[in-house]
Amino acid sequence: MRSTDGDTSLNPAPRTVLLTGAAGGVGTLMRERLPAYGYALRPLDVVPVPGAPDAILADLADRDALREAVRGVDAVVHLAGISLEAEFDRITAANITGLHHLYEAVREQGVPRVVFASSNHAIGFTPRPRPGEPPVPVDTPHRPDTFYGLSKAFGEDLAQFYWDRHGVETVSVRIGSCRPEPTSVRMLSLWLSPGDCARLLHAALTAPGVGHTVVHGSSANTREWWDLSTARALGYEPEDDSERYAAQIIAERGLPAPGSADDVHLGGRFCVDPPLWPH
Ligand code: NAI
Ligand code: 15L
Repeated sequence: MRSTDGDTSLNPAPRTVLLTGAAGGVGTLMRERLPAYGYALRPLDVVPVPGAPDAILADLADRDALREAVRGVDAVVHLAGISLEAEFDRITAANITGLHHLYEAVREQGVPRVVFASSNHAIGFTPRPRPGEPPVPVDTPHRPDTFYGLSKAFGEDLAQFYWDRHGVETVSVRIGSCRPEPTSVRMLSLWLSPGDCARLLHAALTAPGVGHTVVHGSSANTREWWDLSTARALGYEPEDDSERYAAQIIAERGLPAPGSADDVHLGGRFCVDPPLWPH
C-alpha cells in the first residue's frame, strides 16, 4: 500500500528527530541505536526518560507542548501511547485524540515526515498463514483484535488522510514484537530485533517519496508470517532471524494447541476475550 502521488523528490537524511514514547521499551532500545545513524534525538514522554534529563515531559493531550516539541525537527518517530489493551477511553485519549494532536502540530509546523508505530494488532484477527501459504500482504483488510488494535487501524487511516489532504508523509510500521529476544513461539514469526528495528526506522526516515506507506515490521524470520516487501522497498535489509531461539523456546513452551488463538490468529491471545498478555 504505497501512494506517492508523483512526489519522488529525494529527501536529505533527517537530522533532528522527535522521538515520542522515549521512556518506553522500544523508545529505550532506539535511543541506544538511532544516534549511530546520525540522528540528534529529541526525546519526549509523559514520564521522565531515564538518562535523558533534557527530555520533553509532555502528555499527548497537551497541544501547545506538542507544537513546541515538533518545532524545527526534520521528522517524528511516534512511539508514544497505550501499547496494550486498555479501557476504550484511555485508548481513545492517547492513541486517537493524542495522535490527532500530534499530526496537527506536525502540519502546523511543516514537519515533512512521521514514522508511526502501528501494530500487528491492527490486523490481529487475520488468520496466520499455514506452511506453504503466502505471507499476509500489507494491503490485507484491517481486522483489529482489540480496542488497542482498532486505534492502530485508525492511526494508519489518519496518516493516509494527512498525506492526501496536507502532504504530510508517513511510514506506518506495523511492528510485530520488538524486544531484545523472542519469548514465545508466536514471536518466532513476528520478532523485530532491536537492530532491525533501528534499520527499519532509518529506512522509513530516509526513503524518498513515501507518501503514506504501510510496512510490516519484523526481522528476516525463517517462520515469517507476513510480507516484508514494502519495507524492503524502502531500503530495509533485515539482518536477524529468530530461528536461533526456536529450539529452546519450543522445548520450554511447546507448540500452540491446535485451534487456539495462538495457532489460528496473527494477533494470538489478543484475539481471546478478554485479551491475554503476555503471549
Ligand atoms: P511502551 O508502553 O513501553 O512505551 C510507550 C511510551 O509511551 C511509554 O513510555 C509511555 O509513558 C508513553 N506514553 C503513553 N501515553 C502517553 C501520553 N498520553 N503522552 C505521552 N507519552 C505517553 O510501548 P513500547 O513497547 O515501547 O511500544 C512503542 C510503540 O510501538 C507503541 O505505540 C506500541 O503500540 C507500538 N508497538 C510496540 C510493539 C512492541 O513489540 N513493543 C509491537 C507493536 C506496536
Ligand atoms: C503490540 O502491539 C504491543 O505493543 C506489544 O507490547 C506486544 O504485545 C506486541 O504487539 C506483540 O504482539 O507481541
